[in-house]
Amino acid sequence: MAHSLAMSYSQMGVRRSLLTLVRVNQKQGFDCPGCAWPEGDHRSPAEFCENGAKAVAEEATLRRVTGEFFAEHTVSELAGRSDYWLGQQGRLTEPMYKPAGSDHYEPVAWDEAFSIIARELRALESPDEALFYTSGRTSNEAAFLYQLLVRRFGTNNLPDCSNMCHESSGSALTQTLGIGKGTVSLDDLHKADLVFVVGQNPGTNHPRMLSALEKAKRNGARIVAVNPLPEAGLLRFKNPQKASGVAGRGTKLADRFLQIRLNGDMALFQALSKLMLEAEDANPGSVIDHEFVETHTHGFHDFEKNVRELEWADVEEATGLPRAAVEETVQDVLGAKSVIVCWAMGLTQHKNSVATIREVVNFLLLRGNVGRPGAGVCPVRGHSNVQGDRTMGIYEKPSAAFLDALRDEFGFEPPRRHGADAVESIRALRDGHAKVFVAMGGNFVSATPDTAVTEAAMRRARLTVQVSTKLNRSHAVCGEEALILPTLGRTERDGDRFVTVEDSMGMVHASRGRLAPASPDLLSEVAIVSRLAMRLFEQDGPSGIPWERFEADHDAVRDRIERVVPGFEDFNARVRRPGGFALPNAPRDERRFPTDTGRANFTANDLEVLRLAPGRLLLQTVRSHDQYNTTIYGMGDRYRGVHNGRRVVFVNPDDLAERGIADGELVDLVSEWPDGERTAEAFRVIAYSTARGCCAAYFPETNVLVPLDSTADTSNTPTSKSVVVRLERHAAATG
Ligand SMILES: Nc1nc2c(c(=O)[nH]1)N[C@H]1C(S)=C(S)[C@@H](COP(=O)(O)OP(=O)(O)OC[C@H]3O[C@@H](n4cnc5c(=O)[nH]c(N)nc54)[C@H](O)[C@@H]3O)O[C@H]1N2
Ligand SMILES: Nc1nc2c(c(=O)[nH]1)N[C@H]1C(S)=C(S)[C@@H](COP(=O)(O)OP(=O)(O)OC[C@H]3O[C@@H](n4cnc5c(=O)[nH]c(N)nc54)[C@H](O)[C@@H]3O)O[C@H]1N2
Ligand SMILES: [Mo]
Repeated sequence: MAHSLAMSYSQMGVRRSLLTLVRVNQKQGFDCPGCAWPEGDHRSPAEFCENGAKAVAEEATLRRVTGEFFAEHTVSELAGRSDYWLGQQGRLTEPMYKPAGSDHYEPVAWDEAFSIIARELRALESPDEALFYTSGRTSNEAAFLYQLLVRRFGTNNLPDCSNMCHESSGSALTQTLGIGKGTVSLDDLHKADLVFVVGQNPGTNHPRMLSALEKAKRNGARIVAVNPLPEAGLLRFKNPQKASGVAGRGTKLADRFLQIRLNGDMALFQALSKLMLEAEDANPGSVIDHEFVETHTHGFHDFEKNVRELEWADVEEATGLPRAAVEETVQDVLGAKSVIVCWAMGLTQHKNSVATIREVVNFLLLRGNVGRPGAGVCPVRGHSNVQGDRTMGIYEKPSAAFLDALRDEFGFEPPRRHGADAVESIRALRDGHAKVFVAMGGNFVSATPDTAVTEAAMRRARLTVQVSTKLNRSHAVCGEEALILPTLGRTERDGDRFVTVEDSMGMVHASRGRLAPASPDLLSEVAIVSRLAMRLFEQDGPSGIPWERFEADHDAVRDRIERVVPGFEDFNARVRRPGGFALPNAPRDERRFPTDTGRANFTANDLEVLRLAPGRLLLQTVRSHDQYNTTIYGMGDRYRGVHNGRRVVFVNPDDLAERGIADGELVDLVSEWPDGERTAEAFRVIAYSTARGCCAAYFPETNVLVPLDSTADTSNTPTSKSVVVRLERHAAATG
């Protein structure tokens, strides 16, 4: 907490800092833009986590980017700046326009900005030549109107940050459980006997989750951490909300730490299932929940046959874990009545991610650990409203049912052809198939893989439009013509209106900003979408869609959401109740699985052990404690003991010794892919406890190494957690 306050003082000034942190944290008032972890029932106004406070301070900064700033700095100069420097410049204050051929943004009136976008969109040969990205902070109301505008315009090109994040979870869970979301509530977590935390660093990325884990532990739960890195916050926990927590040594959180090799999780979960089947053989009727398997599932025999054939040599090679460690973990499982598996990017950003998550589901289904208290799947989402955006229809592959509902409500025929996801969008720009790129938040250029390819692709666009709160690289690496549309953040007042969001556990609640807007010229995201729609569709004559009303009255938007999206009955009334309401969740609420078989699906997945050529390492790209995705707060990573500098690579000491490289040396990271090599230069080596054969370095500096075509099967998510690299001694700079 001392650290987060220091940061907010420098960004905001003392008085405003304290006021903000206390005011925005009032229960029933505000959804923290930090992460998607749910708010507990007993949150006091003084409670906030360090990284939530940083996210708030970043947005509530007193620094401003004005028209004069853009007069002083050319676009090419800004493209040479770091993400950190760009973010430090402060909040965007007025709409800016870069005409074709110019190297400067200049102020533009809102009205003129909307005319430029409408002109370029109407000039396209097909609506599919436009791409409409969304990052996950966008409110339900803005997201719903945005997808309405996009589909009314005529395309499903709605890529979003999910494509790079939990898409693998959505794909696997929809197929196996019939819902693309988690099946547990906060209360379930408190009640679980055993919680797996796999491929996740909650101490940094979901700090409030640690309080829930601590509570589960107090109630008797065991916690198993599965990670190549011994993440400090997860292994030991110091409650940031208690004075003793900050000062004391903290409590031990994880009871068991499986230091797995990158990409070894599929083998691990298959092995756990195999051992459970064998325990059942030895003691029939004691392990498998036969009643559940028979009444509620499909595909058991294929799954069973597949995991029984699993070879231990493959498991040991893939996981790097001794067989005994896996056997001991099965004892934890057999001793637990209810089990929850939580995960994040460590599971979702690999080639075999969807299959891996299907194996997590198999493992839970065996003992009926889905759809009863204290048990289930818990994919922990990233951006604060990324789950809500998807619920609102931000999806390039919408269901027919959703499109039918949209048609019936708004009286137009939405396009049925599926659209482009994030990776396909980059290809479309690269190949000249897409010409206009609009982003509702985010920093597409820095967040996506293969930086050189992506930047060249973006520069081919005829027009790029960024709706943003802060300056970032996507404003500097832009199309021929470019617009920056500054918008209100979550912390800011929008008249007396509020917006709504959905957290990682499907709770919908209201969020109302309390601070004065960063500039009088900002528009809300809802207003930006509504005004653009009015301009874009004005020549079509009356459409019956009351865009003007939507801007003024968010209740009117919520009434429409209620009629289009299942689960939002009585939306306006229910969201005004303290704590909001839970969306229906068939597996959780009724043990019903709306899949293609009408049951929970076991699956059989082939294990392919990732074997590297001699000398190669598997690189994962991770977040430091001092960043929010592409927003860099500072140069440290306290929990991993790094204090100044982000160009570092964490490597196992034995792997370093084998290569004759010493701790502290400078290396280049060279990634290898069939289409060629990619290099990220000058990383300082840190000898670190990570699994053998693996290394880690920060995103987005290393995105240049992730090949565009290296994506997960089915979900098409870039493989940000398994990039094959070699280390080369950095040639000392000359001259
Ligand atoms: N402060 C802060 N909070 C954030 C964010 C932020 O940048 N800063 N980002 C938000 C977003 S959008 C997201 S998606 C989440 C991300 O939350 P996380 O998923 O926790 O983020 P990462 O830093 O990508 O960490 C991945 C973790 O998985 C482990 N891991 C990597 N590969 C493997 C593997 O193959 N197997 C296993 N078992 N483990 C593996 C890594 O060692 C690391 O601990 O956080 C959200 N919250
Ligand atoms: N190599 C590698 N790449 C990754 C990942 C990884 O682990 N490794 N993680 C991936 C993941 S999980 C994700 S989610 C993506 C993140 O991708 P994005 O969501 O595109 O990126 P962010 O850095 O979160 O976006 C930050 C920008 O959002 C804008 N912003 C902030 N708040 C608001 C708001 O309220 N409204 C609007 N309109 N704009 C706002 C600000 O201008 C800020 O500069 O990155 C992915 N990329
Ligand atoms: Mo994310």
